[in-house]
Amino acid sequence: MKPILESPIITDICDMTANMYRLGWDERNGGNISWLLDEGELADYLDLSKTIRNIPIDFDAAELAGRLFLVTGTGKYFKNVTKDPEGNLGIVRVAPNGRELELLWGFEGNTLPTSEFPTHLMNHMARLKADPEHKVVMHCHPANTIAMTFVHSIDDRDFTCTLWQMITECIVVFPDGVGVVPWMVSGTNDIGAATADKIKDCRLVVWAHHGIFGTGRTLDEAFGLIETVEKAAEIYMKIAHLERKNEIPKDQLKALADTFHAVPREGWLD
Ligand code: 2HA
Ligand code: ZN
Repeated sequence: MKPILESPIITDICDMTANMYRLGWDERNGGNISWLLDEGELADYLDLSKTIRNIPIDFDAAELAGRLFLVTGTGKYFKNVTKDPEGNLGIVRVAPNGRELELLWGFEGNTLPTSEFPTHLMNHMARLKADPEHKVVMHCHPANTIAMTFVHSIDDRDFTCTLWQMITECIVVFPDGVGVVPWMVSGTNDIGAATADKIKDCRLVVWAHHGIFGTGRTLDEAFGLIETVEKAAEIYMKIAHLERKNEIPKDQLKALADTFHAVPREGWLD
């Protein structure tokens, strides 16, 4: 077996969590990531027949039975992942009954997966139906995106159209738009279901007054989506209280999308 700490899976997640911490998106234990892995990616690094312990989950994830995930630990700080991957990360497999996770690596010191793992698993189920190549769910607390949910309509279409008008590239990067879940208690199956219901149609969901979920086929895709929303929200927060003298005409957004072969959410530009 090759040392797992040298695998691209672990080095990439260490780089990503450190970068997100430095961007100020993951204060204290804020944020969490889960990454659907292929057995083939892990086979050289881990004996997949050895379960360290079983971890119960309190909803039915049978749809994902046998699937492997790298996931960040509950209460853990993104800033500390690189110096202690085994204590802050775990690799788990969803058990055949869909009610337990089999821990295959990490989560040393009896650590558990992120408190938002129900939302993560529900998001994975929803995105896999939309895109069989989907792999990553990423959650964090970027300040401008959160700020915008206090002062702007949180209707999905209104919120998205404002973001699209903030930076020319937005409609090209996320033509599928952004869903917004009104404030709810986090860490619950209910917020997981509400999030999955929106994320089935778009790769990004904002939690009002809390943070954002980005998804994608790679860590970079999920990160890049969040990064672009946060930049657009930053511009919105800089100009929201100022007199606006110019803007990207809404009717030109369609032309922009056409030029870059992006298909905006049906009816949202009408
Ligand atoms: O993992 O971000 O939403 C800590 C959180 C909870
Ligand atoms: Zn959070």
